[in-house]
Amino acid sequence: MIAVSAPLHLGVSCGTAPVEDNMSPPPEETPGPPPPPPQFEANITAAILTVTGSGESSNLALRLKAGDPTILEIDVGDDGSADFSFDRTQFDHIVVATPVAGDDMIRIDEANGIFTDTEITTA
Ligand SMILES: [Ca+2]
Repeated sequence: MIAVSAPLHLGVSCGTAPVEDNMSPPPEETPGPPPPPPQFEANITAAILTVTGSGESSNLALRLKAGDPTILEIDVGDDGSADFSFDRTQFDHIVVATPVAGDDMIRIDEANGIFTDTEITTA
């Protein structure tokens, strides 16, 4: 009589196990360093918030900080993560100046509040 006692380890998967992705190309195949992200600068001078772009095509979103409408956030790339934030009491006018008017998109996101009292000029 042979007693087979095979301990089967049947782990029940939750169904959301992370899938390993090995699609990354080897380093030698990459043609060069990835392009740098669009460079934007923002600063306040004489109550004017000036946003200056590098000329790379990029989207820009202006919105109020969630939960704090006194803060204006500037999201380069419109990817949901703010790159700059400013106290709205420090300016009453926004100038968005990008050297190339090409495909740049400036989106006024009022999901967290309306800030139409702030004048916005694009150049
Ligand atoms: Ca961003």
